[in-house]
Amino acid sequence: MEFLLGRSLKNNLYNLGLEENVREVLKGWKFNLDDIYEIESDAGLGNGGLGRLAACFMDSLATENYPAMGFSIRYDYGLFKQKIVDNQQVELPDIWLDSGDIWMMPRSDKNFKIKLGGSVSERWEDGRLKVYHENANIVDATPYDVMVSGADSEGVSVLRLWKASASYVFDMKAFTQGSYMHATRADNEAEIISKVLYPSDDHDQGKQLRLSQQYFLVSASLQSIIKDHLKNHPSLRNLPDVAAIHINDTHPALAIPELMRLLIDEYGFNWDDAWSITHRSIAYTNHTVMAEALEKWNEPLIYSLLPRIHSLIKEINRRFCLEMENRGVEQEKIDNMSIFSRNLVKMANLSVIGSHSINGVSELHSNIIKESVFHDFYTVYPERFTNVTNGIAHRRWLCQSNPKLSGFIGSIIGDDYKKDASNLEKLLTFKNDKTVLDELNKIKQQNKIEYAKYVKNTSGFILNPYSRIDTQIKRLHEYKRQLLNVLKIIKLYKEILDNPSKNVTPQTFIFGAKAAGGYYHAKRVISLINCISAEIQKNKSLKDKLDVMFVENYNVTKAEHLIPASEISEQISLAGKEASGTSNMKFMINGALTLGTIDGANVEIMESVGNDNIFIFGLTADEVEKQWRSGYYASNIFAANPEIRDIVDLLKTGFAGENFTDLANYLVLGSHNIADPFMCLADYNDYIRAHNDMDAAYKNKQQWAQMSLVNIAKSGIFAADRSIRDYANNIWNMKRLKPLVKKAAVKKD
Ligand code: NBG
Repeated sequence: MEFLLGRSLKNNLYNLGLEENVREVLKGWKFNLDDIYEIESDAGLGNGGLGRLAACFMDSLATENYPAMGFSIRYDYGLFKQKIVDNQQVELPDIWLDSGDIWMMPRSDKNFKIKLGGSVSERWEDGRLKVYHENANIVDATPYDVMVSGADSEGVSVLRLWKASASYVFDMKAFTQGSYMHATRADNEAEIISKVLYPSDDHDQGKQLRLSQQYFLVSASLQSIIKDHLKNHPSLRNLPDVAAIHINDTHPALAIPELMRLLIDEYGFNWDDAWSITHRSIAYTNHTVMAEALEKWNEPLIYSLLPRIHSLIKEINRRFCLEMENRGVEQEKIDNMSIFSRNLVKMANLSVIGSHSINGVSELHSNIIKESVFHDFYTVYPERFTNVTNGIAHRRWLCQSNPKLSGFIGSIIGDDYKKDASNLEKLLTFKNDKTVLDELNKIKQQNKIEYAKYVKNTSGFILNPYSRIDTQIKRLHEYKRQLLNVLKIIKLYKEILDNPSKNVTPQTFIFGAKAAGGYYHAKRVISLINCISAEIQKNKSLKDKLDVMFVENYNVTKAEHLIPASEISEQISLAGKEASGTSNMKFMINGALTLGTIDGANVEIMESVGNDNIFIFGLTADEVEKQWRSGYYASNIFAANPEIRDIVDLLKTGFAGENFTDLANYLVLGSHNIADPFMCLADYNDYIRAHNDMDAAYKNKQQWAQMSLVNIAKSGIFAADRSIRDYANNIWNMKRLKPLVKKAAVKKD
């Protein structure tokens, strides 16, 4: 459902090896390529990490020569544009098609029809039971293809984005008789499906339009896959041998019953054969354990919008439960695994039941899904569960966005790392080389200066490029705990106000985050950050020591500018809650050090760099579980800690004329006597300890550069190329295509 592409021009020029040539040519015309890059709108067809991961994978698939297609919706409006007005988030439409559409190729020759609503009946015909779906609204799906180039490869990934329109003949009679609204009603009803991306991640909204989008996407995509398959094969029987269909979280889970529908109703397969084909074709990645994000649909909604799909899910579930009974599984467990539960249809259970492989996105997360959310399934089908740790498109996030660092790395270890990031390990040879370490520090400083200029030009904010840049960029969510970061900032703020001559390392805390429009708490945290920032701007001597900047409308492009300039990467989610995180990997490869909890991919980062090259704090996932079960009493922590009491008092007094008593209460008292479920106060002391350790380490420039070098050197395993090889080898059973043009025959010039 989501591909958060960002911009494409730079990526395509880079991958084609044309950037320098184009730069040269443009010079003759007095154009600067970097200015031209800035004109392109971000394709924001995703919310956060999940959508960006899919975009990174498209790049790696092309680069590694795996033939692949991504499917999503051609949303007219991507993720909303965020404006900060009076320190609060306001959501505006994201008009990206003004320049984004140049990458899309409409393929109106490849339209498919999608049926929504209506009723289903079965009739015996020619000795067979046939299914009729009547009185449905028919929507046309038209593909718009985006080509995603690979680096130094012949591979091209195709991202097929479906646009919805009404499938009917315009009612000219009604129009000429003056019924304009009536004549255009079907248009509006159909077009709304591809109008806008739902702006929520890690949260399930359960709206009818969202369900229509999900079905529209899977039905069009599967029809396209089947049509392509039948061009080269006489039947669909061998589909699982030559194709793999991967569902990115549960959003496309309807692919399971929809493939069954197509096989049975359209291609005449019996149930068992259809199930075998479906099950062997589809694999599922789970991206979250947060209960509120696990999609559940009201059964009556599915029944009325997708009557045939509803009956197929019922049958899938009936057969599954029967199989479990036959295996002697206890009833309680069967109820737990059932797709239906009290009028609700659980999409995660459907996904597990219909897939031959289920994976999490980091070691820790994959273990947690086996032990908790999908534990009962795991006891029945242990062989289906696996892990694929996430990865990032390192060419975009290092080579393209940090040319100074990337060039320097190339000059000392060669450019092999661009195609095989494991070569970054060669940097370790330079761990004690003073000139290399000095150069790393110099490059970071230059990036900070450049970033400060960029910020001034784009937002007017004055950022001190000689302060330490400490960054937390990600969607705003309670479990990610931007609020814990703010508590630390308030503590530092108070210390400086109480003792203005205090000698501190100047630091700037940068936040970038969008909050889902209806997420009150998240929006309040955005206000709090902006209010503190506003307060600091009024006090020059404070600003020189401690500054806070909020990046308005944080998106892929803004991340590309900011990450190369950052020195600290805040990854402070409550342990057990962040499935992986991927910005942690982007920071690491750019030489920033992680200040983080033992959560998601932080665990693997810690294992690869060693405890000396990361700042880790907080409860472990097991400790969190234990403490939560035995009772989390935030008010006791509050009562025992005068520092926390001071911070809470300051929240109540407020910043820039606004009080944050609601957030203070949330932390300590909560609602119905349950305080902050993400336990900020429980980790507070250890967070401050880790921050102090980091502060002390930063004073030794040489040692800092060394730690930074180790992080860059060890980041190779977090390349998306490696994740894609894992998927190809362990889940999709897919081979690379051989290049058509022999490398040697291509002349450099
Ligand atoms: C997100 C997780 C992140 C993870 C990305 C990509 C959802 C539902 N999940 O931790 O919160 O890095 O997926 O796997 O958006």
